[in-house]
Amino acid sequence: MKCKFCSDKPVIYIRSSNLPLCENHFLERVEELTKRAVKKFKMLDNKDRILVAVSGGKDSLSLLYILNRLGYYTRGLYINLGIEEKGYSDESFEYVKRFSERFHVDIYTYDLKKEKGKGITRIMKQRKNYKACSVCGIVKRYIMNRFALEKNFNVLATGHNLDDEVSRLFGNMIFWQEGYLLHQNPVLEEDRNKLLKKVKPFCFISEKETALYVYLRSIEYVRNECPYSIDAKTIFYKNILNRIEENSPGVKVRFYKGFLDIQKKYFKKVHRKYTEIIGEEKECKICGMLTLKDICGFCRIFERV
Ligand code: Q46
Ligand code: ZN
Ligand code: ZN
Repeated sequence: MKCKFCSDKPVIYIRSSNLPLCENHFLERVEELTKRAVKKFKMLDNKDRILVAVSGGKDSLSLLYILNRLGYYTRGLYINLGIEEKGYSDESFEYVKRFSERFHVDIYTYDLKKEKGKGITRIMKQRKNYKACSVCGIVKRYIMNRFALEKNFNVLATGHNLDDEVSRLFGNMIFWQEGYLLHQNPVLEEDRNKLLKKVKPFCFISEKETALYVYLRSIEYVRNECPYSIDAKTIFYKNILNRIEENSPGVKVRFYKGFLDIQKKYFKKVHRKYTEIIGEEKECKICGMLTLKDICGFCRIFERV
């Protein structure tokens, strides 16, 4: 078999598009799909100051790499969450440092233990009824947003890929999480100078493709999974969706694009309804960031623990 576009040997066969691709054409495709998503959803322009949230994993590091390569003003932010089990946070940080040195990309670090006195592991020991990923999600979203605002960035980019987006959509749909469904989009616009614009330029790129991309670019990344991810429902959903994809190649991307089309069709109505469902956000009484309650999730975690 030959690459669809040249006579080189393929490194991947993309079944959904009947596309055997050589190394160069595959790398080009990933960068092209990133550009296409950026353009289609008006995610970024050349004047933007973009902060990319990096975890040390393959998706976020390859996103930072590609956005830099495409010429955008980008910096990384690594949040050391203080996940001590199996030395997970420390190990992830090593890969982030290596990436920064090797590719000469500036990456900021925020250390949760140093800044707030405790990390995820300690919070979880003290609060057995909390779910680690819920706490972690609140903490990450809050710090990314606040840090970016303070450093004058105007866009936050995350490495969520097609599989992340589709599994989230699937989870939200089977439980009809209306509020979450109306809010799920590869671009969330800026809100009242308090919530930055958030974008997901890898929303059409599968996990398998980002894995091959980092391999071919020799980008080293943390391979161990977060010790708390074993409980994550998303892994279970991803496995189910992969089995469906095996039988019907291309179903994941069609499912996701179909959802976005419907959402767009009803966006105005949906947006109003969304506010009606969850209410209007107001300023947190402690930190002043936007929240539905009097005190935001982040302040509640660190107030009560
Ligand atoms: S880091 Fe945090 Fe993830 Fe670990 S605790 Fe859950 S959310 S699994 S991407
Ligand atoms: Zn080729
Ligand atoms: Zn607050």
